[in-house]
Amino acid sequence: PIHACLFDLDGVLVDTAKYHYLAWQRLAEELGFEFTLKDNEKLKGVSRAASLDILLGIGGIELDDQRKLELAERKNRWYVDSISTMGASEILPGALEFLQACRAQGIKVALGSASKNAMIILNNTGLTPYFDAIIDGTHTSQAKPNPEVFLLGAKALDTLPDQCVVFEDAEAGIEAATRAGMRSVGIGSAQNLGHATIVVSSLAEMSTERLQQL
Ligand code: UVW
Repeated sequence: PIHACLFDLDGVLVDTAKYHYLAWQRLAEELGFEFTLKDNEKLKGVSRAASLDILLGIGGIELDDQRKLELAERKNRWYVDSISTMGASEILPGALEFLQACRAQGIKVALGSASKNAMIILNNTGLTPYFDAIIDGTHTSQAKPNPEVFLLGAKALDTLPDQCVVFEDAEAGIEAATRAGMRSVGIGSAQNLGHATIVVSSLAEMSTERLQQL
């Protein structure tokens, strides 16, 4: 049986991609090039520093590490400003209900996110009390598809990888789950999440019955 669910945050429980996009777009504009919504897709699930490298690549700009750090911090201040007004209405469809169902069935719940801002988002949306363990970008040194974040989550929950299911909207996250020895549910389209155990369009399609059939 499944004893634990590990959730990615951005794109699975809440939609923060639009806030990241606005902040990266503003930075690109200051640097003198265009950053499109399609470009933003390449940043999903990617750490802040790696996202900046992708963005600078799009603009054809090379900078030293000190300057990159300054730009990443500037982008993050805009981003943190915009997520500071987030509320429970921005929880994605079915997420709250599925978290509640897991807890009611005694299934443990952990976060496995690359974001260093995860606590702000969980607190503002009221999701913090649903988690038995929170692993975010402040605890990890290896980005997905490295399995570190999910292995730390399983350990924090005192659960074996083959008793865990990962919920992810990004291909690199599904790969991280597979490398961790865990089953996975892709949230989105089977086109890019084909390696997941199953793919659903949102957590509204999940139930604890379906979880135990994985
Ligand atoms: C990510 O978006 C993954 O990271 P942060 O919120 O730390 O910028």
